[in-house]
Amino acid sequence: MPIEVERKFQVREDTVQRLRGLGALCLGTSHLEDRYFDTEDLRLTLSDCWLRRRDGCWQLKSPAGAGTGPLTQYRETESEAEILALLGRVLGPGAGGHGGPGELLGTAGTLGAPLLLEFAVLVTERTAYRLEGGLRVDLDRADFGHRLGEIEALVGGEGEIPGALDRIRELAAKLGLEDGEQQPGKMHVYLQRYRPHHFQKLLDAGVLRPEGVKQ
Ligand code: V4E
Repeated sequence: MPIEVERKFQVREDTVQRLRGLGALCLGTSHLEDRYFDTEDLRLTLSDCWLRRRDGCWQLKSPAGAGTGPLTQYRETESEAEILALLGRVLGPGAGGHGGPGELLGTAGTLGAPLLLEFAVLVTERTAYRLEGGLRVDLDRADFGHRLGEIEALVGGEGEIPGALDRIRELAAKLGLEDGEQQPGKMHVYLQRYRPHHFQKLLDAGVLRPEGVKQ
């Protein structure tokens, strides 16, 4: 399962100019629709697991180590077999007294008593850039108004994380970002604004931090 190492940042007036100066290749602008799901008692997000359907495709992000400051690291998969295995581990094999995680994805978004309930829909306009060293920069604007940038590296295993962190720090410096500078993610702002009860539970559990970064 690949690991996404990421640093979020506040987009500045000169960010695009700096990216061009570094030889970044613009991959274009697209729109993403993310529908996020959890159990009624929020067991997935309270375990820092983020299940979504992005433009019709299931994706799951789960923690891959602690991450520090504005840097995070999550395993991500689009394989339904891997998603079901992980849901089984987090929710238990007989989750909800039904037929196990295999039924879970099938119940998401259906009427009746689904085990997985949709808790957020985020639509993002994204302009993506590719840089040398396998780095990618996304400049996002969410439909509810939040703007942010993300520097990302996708690595094959935990041994590659330190190198990815170094490359991200180097690029951050070239983009003029301060070490301690932080920008909350789209989900952070969405939950704070539209689902304050859910947001508070994640703060209480230490999954989200008030200032929007991992400590
Ligand atoms: C992992 C996570 C969430 C899932 C969304 O991940 P993110 O990379 O923020 O969104 P997006 O749309 O840019 O996805 P991409 O296209 O890069 O795959 S929502 C919250 N988290 C956890 C989390 C956390 N606990 N702390 C911080 C600083 N960020 C994320």
